[in-house]
Amino acid sequence: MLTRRRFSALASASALTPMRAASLDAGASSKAIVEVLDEHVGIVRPDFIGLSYESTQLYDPNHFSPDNLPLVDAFRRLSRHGVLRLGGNLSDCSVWKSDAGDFMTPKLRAAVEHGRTYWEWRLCSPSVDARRNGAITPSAIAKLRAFLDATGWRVIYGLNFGSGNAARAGDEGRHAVDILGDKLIALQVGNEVDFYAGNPFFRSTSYDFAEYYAGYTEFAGAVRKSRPRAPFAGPDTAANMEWVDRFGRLTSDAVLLTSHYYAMGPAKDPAMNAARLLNSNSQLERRLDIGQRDAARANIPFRITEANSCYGGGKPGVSNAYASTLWSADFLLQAATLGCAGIDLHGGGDGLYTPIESRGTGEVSVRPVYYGMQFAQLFAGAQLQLCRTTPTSKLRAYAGRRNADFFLALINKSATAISLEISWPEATGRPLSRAVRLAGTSLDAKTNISWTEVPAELPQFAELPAYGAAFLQWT
Ligand code: BDP
Repeated sequence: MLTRRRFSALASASALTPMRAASLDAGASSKAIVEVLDEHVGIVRPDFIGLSYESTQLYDPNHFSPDNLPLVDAFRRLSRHGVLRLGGNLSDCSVWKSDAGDFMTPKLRAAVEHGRTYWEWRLCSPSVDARRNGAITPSAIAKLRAFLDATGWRVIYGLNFGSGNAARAGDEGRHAVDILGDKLIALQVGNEVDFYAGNPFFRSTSYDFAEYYAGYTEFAGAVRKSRPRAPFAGPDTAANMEWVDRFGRLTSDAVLLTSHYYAMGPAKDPAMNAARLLNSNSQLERRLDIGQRDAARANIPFRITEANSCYGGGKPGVSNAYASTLWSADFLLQAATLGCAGIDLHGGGDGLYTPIESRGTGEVSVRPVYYGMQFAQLFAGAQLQLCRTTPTSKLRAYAGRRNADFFLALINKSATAISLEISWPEATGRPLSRAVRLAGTSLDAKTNISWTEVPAELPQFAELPAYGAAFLQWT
């Protein structure tokens, strides 16, 4: 596995003997050598790519429904084996209603009332946002199950731990287990539990990991009382890797370790802009180093169950623009290289950073960040190989192999074109079988992101345009 130390050491190495695979363009303003080494790093699991939504999206059972054909299509075009994670801030203020009742308590009622003021309703389709007063029901979970069957996706289902209680968790979890069957990867207990302390609707200021873990055990026990094999994941923290570490040490039966990652934020800070986004995966290596170590110790994978470009709802002109295409393509492949098992990009409704915009039943459109996800998804199932780029400019390169196919992704995060030399004799000795160019008219462009399958001729890729990306496949 590639550790942070190893990654940095290679990034600063400079002695190279590249094979010239493409001629240099004299007019180009910068040059780079990409060397693929015979060293395995992470793999891109078939279910690496995922989407995260607020749980309250289930208030409208017609959204995650097999009859919502445009949404089914948008999911399928992204992946045939993706992961849908349900959670978010609204999950901790959500209502559940079954034949057993709605488990209402004064605490839940107060949180639900307060939750109506949250901005995150924008991340739900208008059918939910306009009312803000529904409930998750067994029939919504049944529609969700049929949606998952139609798309080939599976789900990570978050329970309301912020303001719900164990009796409700037992009833809701039991329904989720029974209805979702093998489509259920895991139940989670709460969203960003490391932020509960001092939230007057959730917990006291002294709330700590020990209390969280006791509550997690109580919720999991409430479900397992009737469904002993119910799968659980956690701790789904916002950023606290110490809690991930402690959870990993204590759990004997969780199927997944989880945490979140936002590249920058808060959105209202003027310093959050496209330039920063394209530079800002700095925390990722540190977090994944820890996540990987913990996952290896617990012998379960580590997944980033909620992520996006800028917390606080996203940055206009960045999170919903071409800058986010380049960011997501690079972020996803870098995380896979560093051993992450998968990433669920958060969104929904008409939120700024949402990959898929849902304006209402029948109206769905894909946003710039979606193209970066599709780009990374080209590597699904691939074993990644170590790539060294010199100089270590803003050119990012990722190489992978799946059966007889060799893949190379090149992402130019700089304002100048880069002329390339590719040193990967094992691949470049074969015929190029597919080539894709990803481009936008400007970093803040919200439309006209172009994804072009181009004739597969290597000389065309001698130069990578400013802010351009390319995918090459040799077979
Ligand atoms: C996370 C929450 C999610 C928010 C997101 C944000 O889980 O509901 O929408 O932050 O700040 O903390 O954009």
